Amino acid sequence: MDTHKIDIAFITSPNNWGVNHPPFFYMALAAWLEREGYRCEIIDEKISRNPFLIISEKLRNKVIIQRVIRKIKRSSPKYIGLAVFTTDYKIMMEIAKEIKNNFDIPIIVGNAHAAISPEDFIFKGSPIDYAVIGEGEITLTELIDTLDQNSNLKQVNGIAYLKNDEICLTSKRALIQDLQVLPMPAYHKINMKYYLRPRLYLIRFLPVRGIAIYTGRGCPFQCEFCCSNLIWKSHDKTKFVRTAPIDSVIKELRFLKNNYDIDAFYIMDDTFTLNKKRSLEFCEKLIKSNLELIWAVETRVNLIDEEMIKIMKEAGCIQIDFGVESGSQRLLDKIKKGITIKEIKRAFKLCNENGIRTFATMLLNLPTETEDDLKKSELLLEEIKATSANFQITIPYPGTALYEKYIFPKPNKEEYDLFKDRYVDVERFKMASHALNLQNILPELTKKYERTNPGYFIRNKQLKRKVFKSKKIISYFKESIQFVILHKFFS
Ligand code: B12
Ligand code: SF4
Repeated sequence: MDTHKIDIAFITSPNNWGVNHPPFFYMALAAWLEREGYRCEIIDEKISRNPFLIISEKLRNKVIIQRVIRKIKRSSPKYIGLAVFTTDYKIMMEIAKEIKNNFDIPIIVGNAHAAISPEDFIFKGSPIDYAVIGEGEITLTELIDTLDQNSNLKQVNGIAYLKNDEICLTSKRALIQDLQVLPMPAYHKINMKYYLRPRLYLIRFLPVRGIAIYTGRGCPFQCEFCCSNLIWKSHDKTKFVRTAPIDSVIKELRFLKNNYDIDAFYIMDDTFTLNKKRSLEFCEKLIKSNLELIWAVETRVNLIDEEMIKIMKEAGCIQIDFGVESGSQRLLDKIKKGITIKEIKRAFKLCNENGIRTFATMLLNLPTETEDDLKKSELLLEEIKATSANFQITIPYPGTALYEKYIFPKPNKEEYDLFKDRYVDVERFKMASHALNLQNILPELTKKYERTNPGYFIRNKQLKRKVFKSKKIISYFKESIQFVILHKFFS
């Protein structure tokens, strides 16, 4: 008799604390598993917002681990699933050890770090039993079935496990070609009330009530600071950039509006406007749908033109986020960004002329960066008049070309926590040639360019109507006050 109430419990990382996006990866996996008849839950303990826990990371982690253990006791899952970014490695291994100290449950890891370095999880004495490499849906169901039936693990493609004290990697897993087979993310498995509160990080920096969606997977570009193409790499000759049919995207948006009363959404795809015909179809169908949602999207400056911008605006798009990265063509070429300063200027000009807000993401600490390069970035930002911009110190995460080329010696597992925060240990990961103190420069640049713009609410009629609808005004007001307090005193 099956005494387990749940087949698999997924646990989010406490490092997600400050992150306002839901765990998309678990929502994708849970939806798939549920449709295949498995019972799952997402244990998302980061969502309690006790200010005392924000101050102390150590205390916070302790409290979260205790809560996770209590929840596991209650739901008694057959398997545990952990999604691990490199930045989460230390804390997720701690959680895994604590779980193993309390229960005899097999633990399965997945996500970026498992795809990049399965050997960091699968070794003698590790609390982790299995690593899923790459796309998880089919691999996880096959793994669970194989374990349930006590069959041969070798037949499950895309996993790593320990055999005779050695890591055993099975054949590579082929990517799902037709995204239509994927069910809608399991929104019902997360606390939507929490994730839907108006906040500044969905459409940066405009507090709106909404959620991010994916309409495709994979990216054909090779930016050296990113490891998207490693995670979604195709191991055979099949497509690795795949998109969902527009009708199912509209269906999902209608579902979100009808069931969760969203005002806004953000398209999280790596490169949404890659296929112009598809982007135009999306806008046309969104206009016809009468959903009246506002939205924003992230894309590349070389994948946008006036025709697209105009119809995107008509369809409710209010902001486009661009990875500008640098004002120095030399550095853009060096990191293989594949864009030119001329294209950057053109894209921002088109947005400004057509009344679309812009957000530019900029990088510091690019390889061989000089003071002159930094000046060029600032000058470019002034010239293109981005509505808001954000600078980050480039972190050469494992799995990126930058990590392979510039980081020596490579950090060992115990050092992965160094990758964790925005003010990463720059000396250890320094790629820039100048001697400027980036830890000091970053807050200055942030203050100068990260612009919130409350006035925009008042000017944008569509937005004003949404906010002042009686049911919502209280939540918008409450969240704005809480945001100001939390950021003023606790950031
Ligand atoms: C959207 C995104 C975000 C979002 C949302 C993250 C979230 N909570 O979901 C935000 C903006 C918040 C974010 C933040 C960060 N991100 Co990010 N992010 C991405 C991005 C662009 C897409 C990820 C995604 O959601 N894809 C869609 C889902 C469905 O796919 P998926 O997550 O890969 O999950 C599939 C498989 O990986 C697998 N899987 C995933 N988890 C699990 C777990 C189990 C148990 C199993 C079996 C399988 C499995 O199955 C899933 C379904 O097929 C990727 C780049 C990319 N294109 O992949 C970077 C990426 C994953 N991010 C990265 C990083 C570094 C970060 C940050 C650490 C940056 C920072 N310094 O703050 C933070 C970490 C925050 C956190 N701990 O959540 C790196 C990871 C590199 C690394 N070596 O770890 C990537 C690869 C980008 C890069 N720089 O190259 N990120
Ligand atoms: S940064 Fe964006 S465009 Fe570049 S490889 Fe990563 S996902 Fe693709």
